[in-house]
Amino acid sequence: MRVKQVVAALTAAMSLTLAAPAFAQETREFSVSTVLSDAFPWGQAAAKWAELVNERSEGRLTLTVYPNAQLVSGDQTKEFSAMRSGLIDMAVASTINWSPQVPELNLFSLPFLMPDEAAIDAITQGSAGDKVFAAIEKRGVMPLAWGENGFRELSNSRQAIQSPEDVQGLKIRVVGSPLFLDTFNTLGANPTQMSWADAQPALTTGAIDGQENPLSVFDVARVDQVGQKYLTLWHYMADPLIFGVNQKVWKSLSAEDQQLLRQAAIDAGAWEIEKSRNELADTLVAIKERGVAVTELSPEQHQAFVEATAAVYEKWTPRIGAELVAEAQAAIDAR
Ligand code: X2X
Repeated sequence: MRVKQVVAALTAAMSLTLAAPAFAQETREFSVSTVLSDAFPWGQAAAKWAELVNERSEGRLTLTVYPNAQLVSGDQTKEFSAMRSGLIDMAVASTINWSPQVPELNLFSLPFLMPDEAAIDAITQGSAGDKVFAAIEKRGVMPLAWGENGFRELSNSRQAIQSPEDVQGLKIRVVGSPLFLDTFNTLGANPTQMSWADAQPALTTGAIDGQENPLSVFDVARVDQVGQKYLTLWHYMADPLIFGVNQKVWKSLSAEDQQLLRQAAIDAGAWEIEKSRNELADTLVAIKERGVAVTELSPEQHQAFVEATAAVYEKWTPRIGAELVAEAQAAIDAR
């Protein structure tokens, strides 16, 4: 009698366990690669994604963020390949760092294509953005949503830059695609490619004179404290962030979990874009208060940079895809 009761109780407990979805669905953990930590808007975007996914899956899905490109030993331009091969499950990545493998992403690096934030949105939220996502997917990574690193401004340790002539001869650190070498060579600078991990010591020792990064990066990384005393707001390009997932991981997920992951990425991206744009004005004040000489260009001075880099625009348009560039330009004109 007793034994029978125990068996019955156990059977009931087991069927309960099997019937409860929280037990039936497995818990999974995924790696998320970023270049910058959660001290920066970029890392905060990844943290927000992880938080939303954890909350909405009631703890079933865990995203563990690995900042500083540590999953590729700091070599940020290898991130896309590592994702494609499955070494990395997910990433919140800059278009710049993936552009060596996805040429279409050079669109955002075309000098002076996007004059303002509305122009970025016109691309990412429209048909040109859909084409860019299709290009990423075709190369083996599932893109889910956009975020923002920001407009990249030019700093250096030597002099205020107001004209293309002022850039001549400066040793400028650049990252990513050869497009950046073309841009800075065209301006008569001496560009050198290196990772963000290598850039910071190179700035400290004076091995390089300058760099370009969004205001948030300049501020949080205290780039002025390694001698970068001059900052020119030239807005020559902005790098969006892309939330992406390895294809195999993506296909292994149920349709519900795919939707959960995508919506969480969209929400985290929108949250981060708004937050980083809202912080820009205060960030600029903080940078000025630390004694950085900030140069704002007059429309004529700005135009001189546009004209000086026009050849880069022409050279890279066919590599990116003339149709895609035209579609982006039309979206910007109609914004
Ligand atoms: O390396 C950079 O400059 C950074 C952090 O902005 C990127 O990863 C593109």
